[in-house]
This record gives sequence, C-alpha cells and structure tokens, in this order.
Amino acid sequence: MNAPVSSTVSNSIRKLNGGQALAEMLKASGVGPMFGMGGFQLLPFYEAMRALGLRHFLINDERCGAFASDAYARVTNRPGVCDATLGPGATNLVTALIESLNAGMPQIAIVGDANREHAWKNMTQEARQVEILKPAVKELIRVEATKRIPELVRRAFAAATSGRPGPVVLDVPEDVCHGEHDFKPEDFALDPSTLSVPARRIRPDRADVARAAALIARAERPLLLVGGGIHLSAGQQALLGFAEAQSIPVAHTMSGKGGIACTHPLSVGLFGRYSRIANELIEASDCLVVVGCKLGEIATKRYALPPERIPLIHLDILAEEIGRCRAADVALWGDARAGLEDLAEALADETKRARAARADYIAEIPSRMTTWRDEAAARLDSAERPIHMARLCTELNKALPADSILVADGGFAGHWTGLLYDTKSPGRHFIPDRGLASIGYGLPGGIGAALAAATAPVVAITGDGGFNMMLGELETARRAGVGLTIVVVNNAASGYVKALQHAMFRGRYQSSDLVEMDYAAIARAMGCNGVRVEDPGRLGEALRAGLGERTRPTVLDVVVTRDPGRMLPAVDNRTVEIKQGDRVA
Ligand SMILES: Cc1ncc(C[n+]2csc(CCOP(=O)(O)OP(=O)(O)O)c2C)c(N)n1
Ligand SMILES: [Mg+2]
Repeated sequence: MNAPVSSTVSNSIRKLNGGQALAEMLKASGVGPMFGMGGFQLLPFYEAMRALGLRHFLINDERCGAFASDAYARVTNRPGVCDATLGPGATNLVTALIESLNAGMPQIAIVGDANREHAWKNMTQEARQVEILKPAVKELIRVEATKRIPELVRRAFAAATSGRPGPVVLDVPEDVCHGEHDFKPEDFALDPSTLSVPARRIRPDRADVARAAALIARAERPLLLVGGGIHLSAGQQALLGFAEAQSIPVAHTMSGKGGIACTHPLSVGLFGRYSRIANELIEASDCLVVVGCKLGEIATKRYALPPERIPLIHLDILAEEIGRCRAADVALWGDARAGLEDLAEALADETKRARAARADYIAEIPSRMTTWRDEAAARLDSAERPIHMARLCTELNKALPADSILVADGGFAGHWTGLLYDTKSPGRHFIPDRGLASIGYGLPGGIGAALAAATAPVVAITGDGGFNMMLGELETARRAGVGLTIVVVNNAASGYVKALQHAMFRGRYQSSDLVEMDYAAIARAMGCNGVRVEDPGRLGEALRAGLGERTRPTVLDVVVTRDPGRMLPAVDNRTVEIKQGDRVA
C-alpha cells in the first residue's frame, strides 16, 4: 500500500474513514472515470478520490452520471461507477439504473444516505431511497459498518459482473462514510475475475448442444438472431467463426448490431420492428438460432415474430429468459461465446457439407441487400430540404471510420440509425439505450463513451426533445474536454409522438411540437463548436469537422423533415391503415 501509515498499532494497519476505504477499493479495481454530484454524506469519498488521483466528473443531473457510466461500461465491458447524494440525488438515478438493469450492463452506484443517529427525524433531503432504488437494480447493498466496506465493494463487483450483468447500489449512510476503522492491507483484496464482464463463463449442457447441432445440420436456411449478449460475452469472433464455417447469415437487434460487422456479406441487418431484408429471411428460415437476445417487443414486432412453425434454438445467460416470449425447441443455457464455440465444435465435421449445401442460400444475401438498397436509394441519397433522415444515416456511414462509436438516443435518432447505420468492424460500435429506451441518453452516453474510448471517435445522435432534456450536460462535456460530436436531429417536435398522432388521430396534435431552436448557436454560447446544417450536401464536411475536434464538443444541429407523415423509418405512414389500439411502430 502506498498511502501514509497513520496507525500506531502496526505499520501495516491504517486508520481510514469509509470514504477512503471506498476510494482505495475502487483504485485497486482499476476504476475508470466516474460521474456524480456530491453532497455532505459522501464528502470523505470525494476527498479520498482527490487524494488518490482518481478521475471523477461532476455532472449536472445524477441520471446523466449513471447514463455516462452505463456507456462507459458498454465501451469497456467493465463496470461504470457513478455516485449520488441522499434523497434527490438518489431518486434522480432511477431511470438510468433501470436502463442498465434491463440491458444487463454492469455498473456500481455509490449513494449517500442519512446518518443513522438521526434518520427518520425529517432530515433534509431524506427519502425512502432504499425502497425506491431496490427494484431499479440487480442488487442493493446497504452498508451498515465502515469496516465492511471492502467486503461489500467486492460483493458489488461480483454481483455487477456475474451471470447476466447489472447495476448494483451501495447505499452508504453518512456515519458509515465518515466513520473510521483500522484496515489491514489484505482487507483491500479484489477478485480480478469480477472486474469485467463476462466474469465467469458457463457452458450449455452437452446434450442440449448436440440436439441444437442436429437441428442446425438438417436446416437448409438457418439464421442467427443476435442480441446485445454477444457484446457482453465478447463473443464477436466466435460468432463470425461459426457463421462463416456453417454459412449462416446473421440478423441483429439494435443492441446486437456489430456482433459481426454490418458490412460483412453474411450480415442481413436489423430484424423486428424495422427491417431491411431480415424479417423476410426469418419467415423463410427453417431453423432460427437466437443468441444473447430476450426476444422482446421490438425484436419480435410485438410478438408477431418469429413464426411458431420455425424450430428455434435459444442461447442465453439467463435461463429464465429462454421461452419467455417464444417457446424454444432447444434451450442452451450459457455464455454466448462459450455456446457458439461449443456449437461450432459439435458441427465441425459438417462444415464442408454445410457450406456446399448453403452456397446458393448465402449468395442470396448480397443480391437481396442490393435490391433493397436500390429500392431505398431515393431516400438514402435524397437531396431534399429539410434533410431526409435516411440521407443523414448515409452521411454517417460515409464519414465515420471503422473504429468509431455511434451513441444513439431513444427517439428517431435510434430508430433510423438502428435500421440504416452500418458498423464496419465487429464490436460495440453502436450504442443505443434499448434497456429502457429513455430519451436523453445520447449526450451523457456520448460523454461516457468518449471518456472510455481512448482514441476512437465518438458521435452521439439525439432528438431535439432528448437534447433539451440534457442541455446542461453540454457544460459537463465542455469541462471534460471531450471531442464528442453531437448530432441533433432537429425536427422541432417530439417527433415519435407527433408521427403517431398523425397516423392515429388524423393530424390532431397535442403537446408534440417544440419551439424551433438553433442548437448550434446555443452550443457556441456555451463555449462549444456549433454548426447548423440545412443542406444535405454539407453534412459530410460538418461531420468531418466534428470528428476533427479532439478537445471540445461539437454540436451539429441538423434540420430534418418536419412532415409527421414521413418521420417513421422506412414507412410512409400516410399509407398505413391504422385502427384504434394498433401500434405501427
Ligand atoms: C424519458 C422519456 N419520455 C418519453 C418517452 C416516449 N418517447 C419516445 S420517442 C419520443 C419523442 C422524443 O422527441 P425527440 O427526442 O425530439 O425525438 P424525435 O422522435 O423527434 O426524433 C418520446 C416522447 C421516452 N422514450 N422517454
Ligand atoms: Mg424531435
């Protein structure tokens, strides 16, 4: 231990307060940048972070801190760490923690709580925060003794990274954080296997693997349906190897984008609510292999996919997700990478035969994609003003290099890029907040991703509504000196709501318009770079200018269609017949 020894009992024993013990543990874990907003309860932790030289960023809303640490976790596969103070700080975390919970993202939130000497006497800011936060996280750990901090931080890492990862709250009462204890050096031990995901890999049952392999071997048109679990298990290479060896195309959810590169000839793009050719291939398939995917509402087009008649193999780390929305013919309970490796091994002798038998099948993919692209060309290459969303996606595809990361917010920003953005190399190069699909993730998620990615350029795309929610974090981005490019999809509307009101209520709009704003001017007034783009021909140079900024944020205010009949991706919903109770998208 490097810190000064203050104990008189033994040279190796140090008297530390709870905040110091927390910071020591986090330092030992190799923690990355942290995000939060202080308060009295956690001040010893703040002082200890300062003394130990840990990186910590003040954010302007605790929700943003947890969004930023969630994005940090997505880029690094290590738990993000955020903090909040008693009461309002704690309650502000809820939305972002549920994002991590639903998406299976590891993070640790350190939350100050009331001094136990005075709790329940109307202390300022006091709330029943343990009860409020509990259902928002995988595990809530109430820390009742200063001396137990190292042990419970160890537990927090283990819970955050094991099995299906998730967020953990360490609820630390003021007196525990300020209280002192004589710690021994060995108290601060950590299990290295719990510091990143996947913490430990479990393999599916051998007999189940054999049954799955037999189903796949018989199939003429097998198809892989891949979700975000592929990234959590770092299984991209195993997926590519398996898909190529067996000639099986790969469709992905929004979170699973990048399981294999979207530009790979076996990639058939997004499936579910929005699709290029993937949904047609699902319909025509005779064996579906679902990997690390919950088959939730969006992936299944509200449970209309996949058809019951098609045999389905479901590989997932969480046993109870298998069969939840659609019965599985073979359940493979295990880590995605381990399961794919086992399937590849079980089918190794089949490789030659499978490739020959499926040659025509996989040759269809690039030609079907070309046909789709030709049909969509008018939108993808549109020169119209205001700018077409498809054209914005085309320009992102052209401007962003293979190692870049695109963070996509919950509104149309995520829907359109989920469908049309192409990652150029395997990995989590596309980060949408599909756990809870909150708007507002884009900017703080972009900050977290930019601080996590050492050199890769990071672009965040967000709606104007989502950006309005988070404007204060532009100050954080500027202070942090991140060269983040923020693309604001400026449609002067809560567009998704407006589009549905257009389709379902024949243009009777209520509370779905925003005031026309110049977000580039706002960005400049906040000391950032700001460019307003109204001409699609200027998108490329504007994006390149943003990518060229390494130490200050750039806001590209992109003026896109204001026609609510043309806002939904790939659908002109004026042509869609909507009945009361239907949901088009
Ligand atoms: C916190 C939150 N509130 C409401 C919603 C429902 N919602 C989904 S998209 C959307 C419109 C958001 O507007 P904007 O960010 O401008 O995106 P646009 O749809 O216009 O692209 C809303 C309100 C949500 N997802 N999250
Ligand atoms: Mg909008």
